[in-house]
This record gives sequence, C-alpha cells and structure tokens, in this order.
Amino acid sequence: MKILLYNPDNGLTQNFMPHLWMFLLQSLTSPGHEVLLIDGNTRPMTDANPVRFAHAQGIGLVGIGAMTRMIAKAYRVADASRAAGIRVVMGGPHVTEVPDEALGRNGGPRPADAIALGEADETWPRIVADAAAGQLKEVYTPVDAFGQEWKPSLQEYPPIHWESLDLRQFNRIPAFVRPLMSHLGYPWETFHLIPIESGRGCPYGCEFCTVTGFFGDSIRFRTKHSIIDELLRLKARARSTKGQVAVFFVDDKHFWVILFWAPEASTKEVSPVDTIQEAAQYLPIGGAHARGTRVIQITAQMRVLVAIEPVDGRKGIDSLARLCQEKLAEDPFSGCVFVFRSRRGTAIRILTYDGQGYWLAQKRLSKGKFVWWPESDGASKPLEVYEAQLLMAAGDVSRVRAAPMWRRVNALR
Ligand code: B12
Ligand code: SF4
Repeated sequence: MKILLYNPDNGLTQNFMPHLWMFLLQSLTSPGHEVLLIDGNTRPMTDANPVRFAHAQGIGLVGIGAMTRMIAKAYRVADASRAAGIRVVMGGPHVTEVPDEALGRNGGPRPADAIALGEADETWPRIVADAAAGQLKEVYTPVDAFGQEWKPSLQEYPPIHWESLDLRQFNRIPAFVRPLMSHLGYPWETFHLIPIESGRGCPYGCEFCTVTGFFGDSIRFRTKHSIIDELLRLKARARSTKGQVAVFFVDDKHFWVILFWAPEASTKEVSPVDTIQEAAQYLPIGGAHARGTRVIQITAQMRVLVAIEPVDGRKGIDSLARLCQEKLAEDPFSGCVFVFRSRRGTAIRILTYDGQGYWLAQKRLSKGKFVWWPESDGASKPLEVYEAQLLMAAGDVSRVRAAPMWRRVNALR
C-alpha cells in the first residue's frame, strides 16, 4: 500500500524545520508499504492539491497530523481526500485533545475515517496493517495488556535513515541561491535543520500546555546509543551530500541545543548528548509509600489543611512552605499536614514538618482526577483525618458521613 503523510501549513508562518512525526511514522512502517511525505510548510498546497497528488500516486491511505494552529487546513484536506474516496487517518496533539471533532461525533462533518490518540509509535504499524486489510477501526489508543493507557518506551527507538532519505523539500537554501553558493565561498548547497528527540514527558503540568497530559509526567529517555547513532547518520548525510546539517533537539524540558554540524566534524561533538541527559534528570519526589513502608503517617492527632487553590506542579518544599506562610497564613513548621492539588487535578502534594525536616509526598493518579475538592472563601479548609484519607484516594468526601467529633485529641507532645 502507498501511504501519504501530510503535514499542513498554517497559512501564515512557515516552519523552519520538518516535523518529526512524519519521519518517525515512516520509519515505523513495515516493509512492503511505501510512505511519501509532504510538508505544506515547504510545499504550500491548496486543499485539493494533496488529493490530486494522492490520486496520481495511487495512495491508499492519507495520514494527517496537526497542531491546533493547522487543524482547519488539516480538516479541509481530510474532507477533500475522503470525498475523493481516499481513507484518512489523523493524529497529533489536537486530535488527541478533541477526538470527537475529527470523527464528526460533535455534530459537525466527519473529516477522518480513523484517529490515533496520543503517541502512535505502537499503534501506527497496526493502523497500516488494518488499512491494508480493509479493516480500519475508528480509534487507536496505546494501551497495555490490561487495557490501561500506556506510554511507549523509547528504549527501542526506531532508526531514522536520515543518511538516505529524500529531504529535497526541506533544503533551507533557496533554489536560486544554490548555484551562487560556491561563488560566495561556500562549498555546500544544502542546509537542513533536523529534529531529534532525546526524551518525552514533562513533570510540571502547566495549565496551558498539552505536553504533560499527552506525554505523561515522568520523563522517558532514549538511550544515548540510539541518539548517537542518529547523529552519526546525519553526519554521514552531511558528508555524502556536501551539505550542512543542524540538529534541533525537540524535547519537553525546553532544553534545546542547536548543533551546527560541519561535514568534517569529529565524533567528539556528540558530547552535548551527555549534557542533555544530565540536565534532564529531575529529582524524584518520595511517594506516601516507599518499599511498602509509610513515610508520612496521618494519625487522628494530626491537623490536616487543604489548600483551596490549585498550585503549580513545579513547586517543591521551599515554595510550598512559603505558600503556607504567605497564602494560607499558617506556620509550615507546625506539624500540620498541608494538602495541595495540581492544576490538572490529577495529582496532589502533601507537605508536613516532623520536627527534623520536611516531608513532601506526591500522588499522581494513573487514571481519573481528584474529583472532590473542598470549597471555601478562605485560602484553606481543615479536613478530618478520615476525610483526608478519602481525599487521597480521590474519593468524593461530600458523600461520606461519620459520627461527629465528641472530644478532639491533642497532638502528642
Ligand atoms: C519542536 C516544537 C516546535 C518547533 C518546531 C515545529 C516542528 N517543525 O517540529 C517550533 C518552535 C517551530 C514550534 C512552533 C509552534 N508550536 Co510547537 N512544539 C514543538 C514540540 C516541543 C516538539 C514536537 C515534536 O517533534 N514532538 C515529538 C513527536 C514525535 O511527537 P508528536 O509530534 O506529538 O507526534 C507523535 C503523536 O502525536 C502521533 N502523531 C502526530 N501526528 C500524527 C499523524 C498521524 C496520521 C498519526 C497516526 C499519528 C500522529 O505520532 C507521533 C509519534 O508518537 C511540541 C511539544 C512536544 N513535546 O511534542 C510542541 C507543540 C507541538 N507546539 C505547540 C504549539 C502551540 C506551537 C505554536 C502554535 C506556538 C505558537 N504560539 O507560535 C507554534 C506553531 C508553529 C506553526 N508553524 O504553526 C503545542 C501544540 C498544542 C496543540 N494543541 O496543538 C505543542 C504540543 C507544545 C505545547 N506546549 O502544548 N513548535
Ligand atoms: S514546563 Fe514546558 S513542557 Fe512542561 S508543562 Fe510547562 S510549558 Fe509544558
């Protein structure tokens, strides 16, 4: 089967480098299928152009990926492809956020036959096999053997054959300038900016960003070996084409390195990989249970205070302790158990001081949200210990009734 992967342009600005997803899915396609790539940023097309191209090439499946900014164009090309009888599968961040839209389940038109939710590294080969067998399903989600949503490991990252791929459409040197390059003293005629991944995932969960929801809040790394292998492929390309290749590390830590690569560069230049891996290590935060032992015990003598407003997931001990003082007007050294909720409502953090130092525990739900959270005009609200325990299990505290307190026990001295 012939497959066309199409990345739409946004009609306003141009991307300065190709999108990685196309090359990744191309590498993950089983042999026996041919994958062609069109990036609208480098080959601007009307809505009908990709369809004409697909017909001329005998394409059996069109795959379209888009951020929200390009989604209108993506849908128009998808509509035109389906109208011409070509099956369409869509994926990427926008479709994952609003899957009903692409399937026409929200009352609008239906641009896609099938959608790939989340990371498609493992679902793509299935999509291709199903499409080739005429059995395309509507929704493809990465799940484990228990049906739980699953983020693929990057340990077996597929080799992207940069050294031999047709990258002509991504050459940043305009055609009319190429013949002049040698006169200008530059012995090369191509310049490619190539995206490379070092890892996926971000622990911060900023409210406005899709990355933590999409890639998860723990960071999955590729092996150094596989990154170096990819860099060496690029180096081979730079050598054989007498071109220049620059590398753009796309990862979710916003630690991007652009490495300008001269054809004669030595392997020593690969060392930024070490820097990236080191810089990207995040300190793990202890959970409420470590090796089966409770590290924060919540007893009937303890006072539990829940912060009403959600907090930024990046806050650590010092910032949360300051927040206790400044926003909750409470003494963080009091021994009180302070409970904070993340903005997405999928994680909580618990801070308490035990006389020697602070404990900070975090619970992140694998599925679902902390559905119930106290409401108050103040900055915090006290909870009974049994309520706090239910809250930590993401339960609905408003539905629980217990016997009233008769005589409170004091904190142990
Ligand atoms: C690098 C990058 C850029 C770079 C380069 C873009 C490029 N050419 O690659 C630059 C700086 C230019 C950029 C710009 C912008 N970006 Co940007 N960018 C990224 C970043 C960090 C990496 C993209 C990447 O390569 N990821 C790795 C690949 C492998 O992942 P992926 O693309 O998601 O693909 C996987 C799946 O989604 C799926 N998939 C994707 N497409 C398809 C298609 C099919 C058919 C299938 C089956 C599967 C599939 O399979 C892939 C493998 O699992 C992402 C964040 C991130 N970590 O992804 C943000 C991100 C994509 N950018 C984002 C945004 C908002 C922008 C801007 C609009 C910002 C702005 N306000 O200007 C602009 C838009 C640019 C434009 N031309 O319109 C958002 C998009 C959110 C959304 N709802 O769409 C993201 C997710 C970041 C975020 N904060 O949320 N960006
Ligand atoms: S730190 Fe960056 S990638 Fe992570 S959630 Fe915030 S904006 Fe997104």
